[in-house]
Amino acid sequence: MSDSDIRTRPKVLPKTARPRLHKVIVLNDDYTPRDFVVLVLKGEFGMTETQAYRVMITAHRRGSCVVAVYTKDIAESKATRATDAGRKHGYPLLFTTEPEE
Ligand code: TYC
Repeated sequence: MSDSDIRTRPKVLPKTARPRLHKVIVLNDDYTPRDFVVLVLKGEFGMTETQAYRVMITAHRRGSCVVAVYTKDIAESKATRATDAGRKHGYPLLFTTEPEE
């Protein structure tokens, strides 16, 4: 049996760190119509009407609401696409991202 034999290796497995998740957050504003916010939440984040309405009304009342969590790249591209959808229609609707604790 040589040193490189599988049975002589130390039985220590490397720890694989799970990627940190990032929150997508929608911010309230005074101009974007409520229905449009609901439409974007359904279209970009796969929410039902009820889920999207709840997120929209929470952002409307409290100033912001967490929409979903994803890996960094996905969170950033979804936030960009959702923000761009508003901009395309002349609305200031803004989606941001931040790392989860
Ligand atoms: N406050 C907006 C209005 O009264 C609606 C709105 C809700 C806009 C949530 C953005 O993230 C938002 N028309």
